[in-house]
Amino acid sequence: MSTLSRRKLITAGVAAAAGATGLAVAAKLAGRYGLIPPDSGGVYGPGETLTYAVQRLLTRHSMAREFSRSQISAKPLMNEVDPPSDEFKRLQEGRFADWRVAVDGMVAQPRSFTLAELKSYPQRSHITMIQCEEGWSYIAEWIGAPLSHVLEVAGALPQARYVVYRSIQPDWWESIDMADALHPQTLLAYGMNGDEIPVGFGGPLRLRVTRQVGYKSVKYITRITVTDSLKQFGKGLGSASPEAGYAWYAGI
Ligand SMILES: Nc1nc2c(c(=O)[nH]1)N[C@H]1C(S)=C(S)[C@@H](COP(=O)(O)O)O[C@H]1N2
Ligand SMILES: [Mo]
Repeated sequence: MSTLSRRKLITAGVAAAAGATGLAVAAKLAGRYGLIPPDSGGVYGPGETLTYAVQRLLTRHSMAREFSRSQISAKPLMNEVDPPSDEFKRLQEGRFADWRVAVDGMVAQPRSFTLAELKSYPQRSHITMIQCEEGWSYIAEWIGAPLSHVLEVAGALPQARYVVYRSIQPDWWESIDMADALHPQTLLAYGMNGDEIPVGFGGPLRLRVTRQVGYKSVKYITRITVTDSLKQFGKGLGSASPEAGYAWYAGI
């Protein structure tokens, strides 16, 4: 069975198991706490709302599990990525000195950051597990600047509700709510296992989101947009994932 249809079955199963009454209660609760995910419309919508709301109510402030150095995977699984564009190759030849990540949208000071600037900010690292929705996983150390710090430098406004992040690969863009954006483990990561992030693993810059599945940890980050609504991005479902049949909120 394809990943897509398996995922849809699982989601449909959750919705069926909760039953119509349970879903109505969950939807009401979700509404009260502002926990309606952007992909809540459509056939699988109620299931998505339920998953997101339940996880948010139960795990709002929790940390993803951190591992010890000895548990770092010797052979981390590198997912296949599309071949790099000419622009990427040019930046790579310059050892990424010209790499920029723009921060715009609902911020007091829209601006861009070089890798050197990001590296000058307080550094945080964690040894955590990346889990692909296809079932495999690995443990690695990630080193970077907390996204919360970068948002503070840019002056994210109090109306902010989501952070949209884009890759140099146009098909890869995601968004997270402010709970995840400000979460202490959410890093603009430039290091992996004590070194630069290898290109295959998302170097020079990857957004590492620890409490959601692998596809939310987008590689080659070039732009971060702070917003109070996801409607105007793509098809309005929050990110590329729901446009392809995957959940916007994919908590683990
Ligand atoms: N830009 C970009 N980000 C990406 C991907 C990709 O192909 N391109 N793959 C995603 C998926 S589906 C997963 S599971 C993880 C895989 O991370 P890994 O290669 O470090 O195992 O990266 C995610 N981020
Ligand atoms: Mo994945």
